[in-house]
Amino acid sequence: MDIKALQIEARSAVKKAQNTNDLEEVRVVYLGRKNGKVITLLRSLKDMSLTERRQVGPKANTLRHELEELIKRRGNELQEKNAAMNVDVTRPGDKVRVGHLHPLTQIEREVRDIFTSLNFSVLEGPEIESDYYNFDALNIPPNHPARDMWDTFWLKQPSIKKDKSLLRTHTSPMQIRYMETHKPPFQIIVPGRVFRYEATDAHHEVNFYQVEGLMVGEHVTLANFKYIVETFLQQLFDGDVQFRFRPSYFPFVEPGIEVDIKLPKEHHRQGGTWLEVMGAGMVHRNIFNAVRYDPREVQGFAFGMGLDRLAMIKYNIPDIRLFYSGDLRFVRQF
Ligand code: FA5
Repeated sequence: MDIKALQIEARSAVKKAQNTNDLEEVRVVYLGRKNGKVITLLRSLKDMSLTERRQVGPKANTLRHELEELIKRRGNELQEKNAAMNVDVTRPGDKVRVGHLHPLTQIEREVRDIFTSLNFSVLEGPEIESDYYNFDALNIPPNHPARDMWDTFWLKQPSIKKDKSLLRTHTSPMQIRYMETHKPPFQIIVPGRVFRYEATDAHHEVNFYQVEGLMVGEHVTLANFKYIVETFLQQLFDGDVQFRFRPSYFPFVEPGIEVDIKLPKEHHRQGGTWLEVMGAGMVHRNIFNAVRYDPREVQGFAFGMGLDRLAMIKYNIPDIRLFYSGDLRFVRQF
């Protein structure tokens, strides 16, 4: 057999070996001391003529070294493959990293739970609202100075549509939407995202969350409001809360009030000072008129609180912008 043919045959045999046993067989066939084809060839050199030996000798030697090298490399390859397939089923698995809820989601769920336990229903509403629901129906007609209280993102409008669209500035439009389609008595909360065209700072974002509350019935009074809100805030802040109810103005309530709380200094960054947590009041008769309720037959209270602000107080967070920064070092602390 000429050397070239032997080389081709041996190379392909090495390549084909699928495990270390195959490879050992190949080694014996070509490099085995007894009858290995290459070794036999090398042994036969001594019987050749000098010229023949000069020709065949170096080639046979090169082939031997090449095969030794190829077999070694293929051996390593097969070992690596083997290691990859060799699974130790008793080894403890790699820990899967589980994500977790954002602090705003956590507090929203807590708020939902507390109000559900007080027999409130929870619903959500559209983030894109019409001028009518966000303002007009809430007793804030165009050009009313109260519109200045809510800086607004207006949306581009197809000219055929009369009612302008905007990103809702509060969750109060859901008061109207709900009352249009339901009859009292009822009590609801509406958590959701709202938007204001404002400069941001540690306490103001352009995008934040509110929770609206509305309870309407024949005899619903501010006393009911006081009980519900105090119970809610005491549960949210684990008991130790002082309350202050101040007169205020919102066009959709009469009278309007604002609720402040004071928490113990020891547990809260913002403890020891009065903090405003919500706007509220008795639903204005014009709102009942807008939804075709008779204001002589029903009355109720409404409130709207900033969820971000509550979360900041509860978790001692100094800057509202941290909620939206996407920084995992912040989120993982909760
Ligand atoms: C309102 O939005 C009224 N709709 C609340 C209301 C509902 C009053 C029902 C009466 C009856 P106000 O603009 O004050 O009110 O916002 C309510 C709460 O949202 C504030 O107390 C504050 O906690 C939060 N808030 C207001 N602006 C921002 C802002 N830029 N960033 C974060 N939180 C804000």
